[in-house]
Amino acid sequence: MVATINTQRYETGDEAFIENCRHTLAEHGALVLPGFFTEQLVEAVLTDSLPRIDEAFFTVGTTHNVYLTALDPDLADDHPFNRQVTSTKGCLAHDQVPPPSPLHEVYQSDEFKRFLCKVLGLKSIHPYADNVSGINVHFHLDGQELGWHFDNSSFAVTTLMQAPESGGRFEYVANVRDADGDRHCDLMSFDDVEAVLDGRTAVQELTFEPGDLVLFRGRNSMHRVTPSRGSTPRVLVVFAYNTEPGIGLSESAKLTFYGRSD
Ligand SMILES: O=C(O)CCC(=O)C(=O)O
Ligand SMILES: [Fe+2]
Repeated sequence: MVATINTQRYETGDEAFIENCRHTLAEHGALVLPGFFTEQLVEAVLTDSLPRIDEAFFTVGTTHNVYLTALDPDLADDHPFNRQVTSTKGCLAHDQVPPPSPLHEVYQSDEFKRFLCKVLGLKSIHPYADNVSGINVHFHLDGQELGWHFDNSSFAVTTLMQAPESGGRFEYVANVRDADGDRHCDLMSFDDVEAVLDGRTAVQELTFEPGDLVLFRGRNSMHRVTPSRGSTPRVLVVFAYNTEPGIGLSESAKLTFYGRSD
């Protein structure tokens, strides 16, 4: 069996360490733990997933607005609410990740869930009650990118498995909006969104390497992944959890995100 979390480097039950992580995430909206997962895990995931790249569901050249919503026909096409960006990626869904994969062990692990809960300040988190959402493996081939957006979920848990030769960088602008209404900044922040889209705002880069654990609060921080370059695909694992048990995607949402309804 493959070792998953690098326990020589990280004690996920250590209260002082957890407190540090909480603090970093609260202050920066992002936390990167270098080498959190073992090299063996990274190797096993690449061995499993790269030959399946042809089975991935590729959304090619999909355009969307920054808020990931339908457009407002009452606003102009070049209004920040309606401006379109392009996203392209391939995705292996949960049930396309073979059961012996160490990713399933991590995703189900009480230790990992407990650690995430404490760092994220949540009472509990639960695996998705459907066959597609829990563990996803994303591929970006040469030229593929994720356009600027805000996430719908309040937190994301990811780990890079393979970096492309160049590009594929995670750029963000923190706290552009306040979707939860607990700070004094307007919900849509059209002027700030426009400035980012126009390249008038300085962006930050979140740097991470294969095996690093990344927690990111993307609901209020605008972010994107720049186009990958070269023949080595960017490979990234996303672990998705719910704060309530028993939640799964509808058939129509499955169709949109995974290209199938079953
Ligand atoms: O690929 C990444 O590093 C981030 C992905 C992302 O932002 C998303 O899936 O919403
Ligand atoms: Fe995102």
